Amino acid sequence: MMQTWLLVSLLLSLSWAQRSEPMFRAMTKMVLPPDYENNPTQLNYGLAVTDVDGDGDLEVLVAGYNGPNLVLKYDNSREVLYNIAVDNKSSPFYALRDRQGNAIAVAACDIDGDGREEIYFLNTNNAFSGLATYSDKLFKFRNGRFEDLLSDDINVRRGVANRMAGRSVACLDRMGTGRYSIYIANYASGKVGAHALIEMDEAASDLSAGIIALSDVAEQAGVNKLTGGRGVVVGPIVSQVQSDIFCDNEYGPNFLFKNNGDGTFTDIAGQAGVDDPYQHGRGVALADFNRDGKTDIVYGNWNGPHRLFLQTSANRKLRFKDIATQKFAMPSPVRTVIVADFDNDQELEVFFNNIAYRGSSANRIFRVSRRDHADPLIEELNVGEAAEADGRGTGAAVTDFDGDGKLDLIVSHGESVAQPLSIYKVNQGSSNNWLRVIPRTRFGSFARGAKVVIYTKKSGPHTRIIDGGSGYLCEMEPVAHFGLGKDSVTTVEVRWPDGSSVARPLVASEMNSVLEIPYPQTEGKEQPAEIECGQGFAADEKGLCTDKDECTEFPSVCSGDRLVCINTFGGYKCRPNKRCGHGFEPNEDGTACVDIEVCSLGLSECSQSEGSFSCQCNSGYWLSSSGECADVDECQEQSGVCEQACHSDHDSFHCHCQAGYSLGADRKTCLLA
Ligand SMILES: *[C@@H]1O[C@H](CO)[C@@H](O)[C@H](O)[C@H]1NC(C)=O
Ligand SMILES: [Ca+2]
Ligand SMILES: [Ca+2]
Repeated sequence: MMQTWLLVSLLLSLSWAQRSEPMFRAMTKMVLPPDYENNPTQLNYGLAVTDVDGDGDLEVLVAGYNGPNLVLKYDNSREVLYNIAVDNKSSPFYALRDRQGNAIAVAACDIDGDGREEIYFLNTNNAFSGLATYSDKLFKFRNGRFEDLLSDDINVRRGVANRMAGRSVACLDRMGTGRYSIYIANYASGKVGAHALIEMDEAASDLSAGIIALSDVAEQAGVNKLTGGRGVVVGPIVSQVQSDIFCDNEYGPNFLFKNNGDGTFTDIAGQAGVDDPYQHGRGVALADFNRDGKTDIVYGNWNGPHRLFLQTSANRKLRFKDIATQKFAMPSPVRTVIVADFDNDQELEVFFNNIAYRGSSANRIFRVSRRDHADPLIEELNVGEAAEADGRGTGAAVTDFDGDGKLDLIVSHGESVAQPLSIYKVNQGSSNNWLRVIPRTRFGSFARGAKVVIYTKKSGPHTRIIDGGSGYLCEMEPVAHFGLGKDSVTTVEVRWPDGSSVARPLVASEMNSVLEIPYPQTEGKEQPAEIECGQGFAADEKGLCTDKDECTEFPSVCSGDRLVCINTFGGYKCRPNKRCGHGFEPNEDGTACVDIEVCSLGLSECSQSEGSFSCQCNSGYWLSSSGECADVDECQEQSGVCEQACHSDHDSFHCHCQAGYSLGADRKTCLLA
């Protein structure tokens, strides 16, 4: 009886999803027909999107496991993708093939600040965990070709090459300098194989002589943890602009590394409710699904419940809340997870890439639609020809190859059966508006970790994070892709990991185009542009759109039996007044009394029981007589820490230099500019 019911409900749900128009159509035969050179039938894994050949167009990097790595470039006249990393020793891309590597993950970012992205391949060989027999490779374009920095003499002497079996790899601008570190989610065996963080050691390097010395700074940064590493995302998750890191791990809790503001990290996954200790994470992505300006996290668990964690801050307490429906959460052998607006209707979709494993397992797609006074609506769509029920999916990425403003999907396969890559185009939404935004670093490279917000005529702000990682074993394109339906954009705002920002109006002729946003070289000198922020928002003194606090601006906006005003992102709510006893306060709806949250996140290690609490403050804070963690004035406490001026703010201190000086690499001394 039970089984019949299950079957009936499964059929119902399938037919419902299939009734909607199919999202994807297969284009592999036209765009990338399987052949030995361009799309070999081999075991592939991760994908990354970057400009490999430096011509301004994006290519797709493919981590080849039992064959070469590939670099797929789009030829506009022939309308095909082809591999430029050809089997010819005089090709500038030859070294990238690295057949011996058994690569599974790949990511690209500018580690030395020359404006061009380096490429990191994570090679596991046949090792599942712990030590591998062949090291990872970090390729830089120099001497007219790509060469491996990790095998330079200086780096061999420094013993910096990662020789561990890892999984995902991601890029992190931990200090906001525009020079990136490589985050490596190793898979530990006992005490061997902690997560690694490789970056340029500026003091030991001599860029004018072409010497790039690398170091593993994972211990110093506080991320050298032992776990079964899987997916990694990088961007402002709980921080406003600085890059945080989320890792969904296997056989252990996830990590949510909050950036302490100085390039070191504190794991707050447990406090934030995203540690998920009994599940085994895979693909992961960042998005703001409910458009409240806070970054949400979506990820798949291997044959476990998939999660859609909305970031909330009810009663000032930062928590993530899982809003996955039963259908969305349904366990599957999931690999990459992608969030994007495929049909440009301005709502986000979540694509699950499943690997056929002990039987068929189709890929799936869900639309997550924002609602005004409720959590987003999650509905399954018809994935169409991208179902690949028997595909051994191992990775996937999106970009817009052909420049038509709609995302194209590329899926890799491998693990247990050699299969070629497949390419899909989106059937729907051709008449919808779109905008693609590419922020650049101060060096002119892709600003991975930046946050891009557009303000629109009708639908309020939309936020994208240029993720330094994402998917599983993958790294998405360094582009903020916005679908807009019939709406249009009034203002574009970019916030870089160092806190600098640009906001500028969008003119009508810039709709449906790719917008490059350079790093602001003249910050503070230019007058902020006149911008239109839309209802509920206003430009602040820095020329950025910020949420209006209606409750302060219009003190009597709430009345009657809903007297209490609660400011929200882009609006406000009125709720009934409620009296609560000592140690308690009303919840956000005023329907119940909850503990007063004093041990707020990031400030303290806290044990709180009903109506009482005890706090131990984190470094940088001290326990005040009222029992709250308050700012330590570090400039006072450690007088002389800065060579010239010192300024302390809520969680750290910053040194400043007088005119004519600039801050040194240690961020404390001042150098004559
Ligand atoms: C290899 O590449 C070089 C330089 O691009 C070219 O001149 C040569 O003909 C190529 N060799 C083969 C066998 O294709
Ligand atoms: Ca290119
Ligand atoms: Ca570079």
